[in-house]
Formats: sequence, C-alpha cells, structure tokens
Amino acid sequence: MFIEKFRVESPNVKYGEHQIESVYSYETTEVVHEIRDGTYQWVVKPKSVRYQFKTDTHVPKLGVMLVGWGGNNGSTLTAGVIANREGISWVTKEKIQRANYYGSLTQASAIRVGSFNGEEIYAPFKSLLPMVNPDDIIFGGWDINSMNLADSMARARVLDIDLQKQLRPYMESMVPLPGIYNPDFIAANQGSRANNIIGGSKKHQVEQIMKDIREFKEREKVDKVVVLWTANTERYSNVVVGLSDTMENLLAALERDEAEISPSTLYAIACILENVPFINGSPQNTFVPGLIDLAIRRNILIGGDDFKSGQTKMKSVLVDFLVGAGIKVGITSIFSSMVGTWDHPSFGIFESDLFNLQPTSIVSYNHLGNNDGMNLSAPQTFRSKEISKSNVVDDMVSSNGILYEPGEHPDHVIVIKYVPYVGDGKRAMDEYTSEIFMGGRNTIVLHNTCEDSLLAAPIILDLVLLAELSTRIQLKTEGESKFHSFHPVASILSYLTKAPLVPPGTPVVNALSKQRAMLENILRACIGLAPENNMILEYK
Ligand code: NAI
Ligand code: DG6
Repeated sequence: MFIEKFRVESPNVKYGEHQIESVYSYETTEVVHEIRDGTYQWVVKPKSVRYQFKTDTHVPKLGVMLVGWGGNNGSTLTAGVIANREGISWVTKEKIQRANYYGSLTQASAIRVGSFNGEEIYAPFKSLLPMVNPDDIIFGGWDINSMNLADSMARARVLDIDLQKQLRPYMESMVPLPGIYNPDFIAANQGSRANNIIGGSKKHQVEQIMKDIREFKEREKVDKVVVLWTANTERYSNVVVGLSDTMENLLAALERDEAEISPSTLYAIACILENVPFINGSPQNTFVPGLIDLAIRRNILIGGDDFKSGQTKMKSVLVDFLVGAGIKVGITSIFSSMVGTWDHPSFGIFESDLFNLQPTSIVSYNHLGNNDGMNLSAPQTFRSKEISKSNVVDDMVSSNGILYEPGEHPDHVIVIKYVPYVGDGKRAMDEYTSEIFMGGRNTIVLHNTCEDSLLAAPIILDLVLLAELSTRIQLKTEGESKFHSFHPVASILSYLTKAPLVPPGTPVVNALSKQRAMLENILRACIGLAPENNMILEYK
C-alpha cells in the first residue's frame, strides 16, 4: 500500500514549530586487533552511540545556478522542471505524455515505512523530511556560449518537438551569464562555442562570479543558492605544492593569476567565498586539496564528482551482486598486459604465463554524439572520464578476500567514441566476464540505449535538493556539547556520483545499494526511525 505522508510518534522525535528534533541510537561495531590469550586476535565490539539530530523545517525559496546552463543537461533540466511546474503534456507517436520526474530518487522513489495488517506500507522518499519542491526552483547560471535556453533545448535534440514548442515561450528570455573560459582545460573543438566569456584576471573572474550570485539572489528573491557544474569535462589540473595544496597557497596563486587553476576551481572558490554550496557533476579534479581546505575552513558544502547516471549505476549494482554472490569478476591478469601485443603472430604467451591467465574482465564501451561526446574525444578530457569510470568497483572488490588477493585490481577497460549521428542517444555496451564454480566462465553482456541528458537531469535535481536539505540538518553525539552541520565534504550525496568526494580519511562507498541505504537511513534517523534492516523478524 502506498501512502502520501506520515508522522512519527515516538519519545525519540519531537516536531516543533521550526524544527524536528530526534534522538537516535547508532548501533555500530568497533574492530580491534589486540593480544588475547597470548596471541593477536581480531575482536569485534558492538557499540551504541547516541546521536541527536535537529532539522530546520523551513523550506527555502531555492535558486539553482548551473555552470554550463546552455548545455544538454542544463537545458533539459530547465525544460523538464518548467514542464512539470506548468503541468504540460504533449503528443508522441505512442500516447499523450505528461511531464514527470522519473529517475529522481527524491521525487519518484519510495521508502518502506512499516507494515499495516500484514501489508507493507510505502511512502514517497520526499516524505521523509521537508524538501524543496523542484517545481519551485528558480534557475539561472553561466555558459561560455550565449544561446538562450529555448534555442539550447533545440540544439540539444533531446525533447519531443511538440513539447519544445510549448516550452519555447518560457525559455526564450533565459540567457546564460558569461562564463570563465580557458581553452587549455577543455577540448580545442569547443573553441567555436566560446562567445560569452568573462575576461580579465582569474581574481577578477572569481569576483565576477561572486557578484553574479549576489545579483541573482537579489533579483530572484531566493533565500538560498546552490551552484552545480554541468559544463564540459575539463582535463585534470596539476596539483602543485605551493600552488593548490593548501587554502593559503590556492588563494595566493589566484592573486598571482597562476595558469594551472582550472575554471571549475575558480567557480568553486567563488561559491565558497560567497557561502554557497558547490557541486561538481563532471569528473575533473576541481576539488584540489587547497579547495577542499578552503571549504572545510569556511564550512561550505562541496560535493561531487561526476553524475552516476547509467552505465556506472548498473556497474555498481552488478559488480556488487557478483562479488556479493562469491563470483570473481574482472581481476587484473596477465591478459591485460597482453592486449598491446594482440596482433603479434606469436602472441607472446609463455607457458608459465598461461598458468596465471585469468580471463575475467569488465569492458565498458560507449558511443555518443552530443557535445559532451565531442569534448571527450580529446585525450586529456577523456582521461578525466576514464579515471572516474574506472575506480567505481574498488570497494566491492576489496570487500572479498576470498576472491581477491590484497592489491588485486579489476581488469577494467573504458572506451568512449564520438559518433555525431546518435546525438544524445548514448549507446553503452558492457561485457562482464567472471569466474564461477570450478573454473567455469560466466559472461554477461549489456546493451543500453538512452538519452544521456534525460538520465542526468533528475540526478542534478536530487543533488541540489539533497545538498540544500543537508545544510538544514544539525547533529551531535552524546560527547559533544554543541550541534554542528555535516562535514562540508558531502559524502551523503555519494549515491548520485561516480567518484564520490568524501572527507579526508573516510572510506569511499561505490556499491549502489549501500549508498542508497546510507542516505535513506540518515534521513530516517532525523525523524527517529530505525534504519531499514530488511529483517522482517515479526514474520519469522
Ligand atoms: P554539453 O557539452 O551539452 O554542455 C556543457 C555546456 O557547458 C556547454 O553549453 C558549454 O558551452 C558549457 N561550458 C563549457 N565550459 C564552460 C565554463 N567554463 N563555464 C560555463 N560554461 C561552460 O554537455 P552535457 O551533456 O550537458 O554534460 C555536461 C557535463 O556533465 C559533462 O562534463 C559530462 O561529462 C557530465 N556528465 C554527463 C552525464 C550525462 O549522463 N549526461 C553523466 C555524467 C557526467
Ligand atoms: C560517455 O561515457 C559520456 C559520459 O559523459 C557519460 O555519458 C557519463 O559519464 C555517464 O556515465 P555513466 O557511466 O554514469 O552512465
């Protein structure tokens, strides 16, 4: 059964006029390696830590400023939100289609609340805590291309034409602000797009972005702003000691107009100095150590990196399933080092190598024809994406020491090709080869065709909605005297990103079900509910 909303009645939760307060017992375990009976032993000690949460229930009027607003994701998201807000429907060749928020965790997924007369009761995810309604978001942002949003939507070739016609009047007057352009950081093939740029020094560019945010806030009368990067993937910037390693060095480098500060890092600096959360939806290392230092010292939320939309989402489910089922998928083997010599007649295999040959692998191929694909056709920007798409199974692999030796890494290959004809309709093909019982081989092949931007747009929504919500939550443990916000490096957003940015020293979790459970259970804790443990003991 599905219910729209609910209220928790418990001594652990208090609904006040302006906030919800909860008390939560965090049941966890501590593992120690200590001498017992004269030998070192692993000892696991269950422990319970009492937390208090306080959530401000005032839902602000939210402004979202997108960097790369006129791109496929930016224009598709803006169009989608307007279509939902205005209740637009349109005719396709199959049916009358109504606007929806499918693909958004907060808007279109459900959580289990309990059981009623033996029946499971579910409610919308968004009913957990008061959240901004996406229909009410005011959009703005920057783009190095001056095209208005209606024309950008047409250029993107993502939405049905009947829908575009209805949306055009709402979007024609939306024009991106000039952006920070540095041709050294994106592909040369983007040069012709750059007709709307902020000149001057890097310091001036940062000041301009700060001014833009203040003016947007004033003009649109929004209470809060979140900024999200959905612009082109940049190359990695070189992290240099004395330049980008600490907050002081990064700000001094900005004064000196150092070349190696990327545009995305400049936007992020501006946001942090303006006390505005910044989220990075692309794979590059925007968050150099000096930037993370700045965010931590000013306690401003940063989150990223790289939207986890289709192929990687699937990977973080499938590999979790395989490794969790005791099946060895994608390990490093002699085979990987042979690839370069594939067409050599002797193939170069020695008998001793054959005994080590373990042909298990993950090979992920994509082709797409949108501007993102064109930008990724340059080696430096591709490399950023390759890194982000490659490291997404590490936690699952290292969790199973029966299957994997310490230090074994997946034989994991990423290919991206630019094929203009397919436009935004990305093709993703994956082959997972794994080893099953008694040396058997198990090959799983997936083929996915889908508009890339229709997957990314709802993820952008979730990122900004959850980032905003998390800035309204305060917590403290029994040992702490004062409430504080979550760590500014927002690992709570991990479910939505390929390479989750986490506070220094924190484990990275890539497995999708764990990421979702983490997010849902933290929000449940804020209303005094136990984590969803799926034990269903009452029926056992
Ligand atoms: P796009 O190329 O259509 O849009 C990017 C926009 O950013 C363009 O309009 C461009 O003019 C603008 N731009 C470039 N540099 C800029 C700067 N420094 N300041 C302001 N604007 C700038 O790309 P799309 O498809 O919208 O993707 C955006 C980003 O999201 C890409 O980096 C992509 O890799 C990433 N991404 C996309 C996913 C998807 O499923 N669509 C998933 C994961 C990441
Ligand atoms: C080609 O891979 C282009 C990329 O921008 C991807 O579309 C994007 O990173 C989505 O990747 P995934 O693995 O989350 O589907």
